[in-house]
Amino acid sequence: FTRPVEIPALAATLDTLTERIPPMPPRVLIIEDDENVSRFYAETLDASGVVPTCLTDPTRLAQALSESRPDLILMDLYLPGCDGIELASLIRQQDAYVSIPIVFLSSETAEEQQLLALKSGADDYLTKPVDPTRLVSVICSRARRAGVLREHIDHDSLTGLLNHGRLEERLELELLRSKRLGHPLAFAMIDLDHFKSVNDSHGHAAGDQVLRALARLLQSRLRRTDVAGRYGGEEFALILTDTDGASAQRILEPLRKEFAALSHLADGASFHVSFSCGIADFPTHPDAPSLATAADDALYDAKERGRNRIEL
Ligand code: GH3
Ligand code: MG
Ligand code: MG
Ligand code: MG
Ligand code: MG
Repeated sequence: FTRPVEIPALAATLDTLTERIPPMPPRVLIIEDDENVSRFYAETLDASGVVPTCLTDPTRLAQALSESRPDLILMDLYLPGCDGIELASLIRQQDAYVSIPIVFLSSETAEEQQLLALKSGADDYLTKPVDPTRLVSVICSRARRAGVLREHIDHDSLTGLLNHGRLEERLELELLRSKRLGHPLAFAMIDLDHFKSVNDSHGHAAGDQVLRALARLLQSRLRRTDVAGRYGGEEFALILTDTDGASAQRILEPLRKEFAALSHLADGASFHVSFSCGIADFPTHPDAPSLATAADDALYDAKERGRNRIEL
């Protein structure tokens, strides 16, 4: 006998997650060697607000995936010089594409082939001719669900901030952008002060509330172009684009004060928590590892100099 799933709780989780999901339209990569067929599906999808990209030559798949960054792949079973089933399992073997929905669209009606296609890692199999309404509905619901799962994977469940891995990816991406544009970039590491004793005095749940409060504060005060992530336990990291170290320090100083002034409540008692912060910038530090090391060194200085302060 198992407990029934708590639907209201699940619905609430999904609601908060879907708020962060980028709004439709989904981007779809159509892999189909027949240009007329491909154009027909592209037009059908386009008319329903889906953004299609067509790929007729499967040897250019890697390039097409990285350029069009699709939310879903719609593909033919029989392609020139390559088997759609092999192609699907090849896509599935790439870490970056484990969660992308793959939908086959083929005139092949043999049950055996269809099952093989699904076994290769595809999510659905539609037979031609397909009803356009059904095609669009399958694509939209699959792409949206994959988006929700992606959000789950990319974000820390306690704070909703980007997790460590995704934050590092963003740092690499923003560094490339900064180099290209010749703009500075600031990287900040934040670590809560004496957090172990917060847990010890007020309980782990109260500690979690503090972590959430800091995440909320960071998200509400930073610009949309800035990125906040949970680096690890009680450590956070920030990427401030188009900002040098000194400016980042000026920007974060009021946040430090505001956070330290926040009253947290546990069992009727109120308490305060502060954070220390270390900042490093590009181009002073030219790559992600040296930025992280320099920010960590500055954070160490901030702790040494008494905590509840920001060092560059
Ligand atoms: P310092 O000022 O030097 O940073 O001291 P500190 O106590 O914050 O540092 P320390 O590294 O000794 O302790 C970190 C604490 O953070 C210990 C750990 O239990 C707590 N912590 C890490 N992750 C979480 C979490 O998700 N929830 C809660 N409540 N506590 C956490
Ligand atoms: Mg074909
Ligand atoms: Mg720490
Ligand atoms: Mg700490
Ligand atoms: Mg220094």
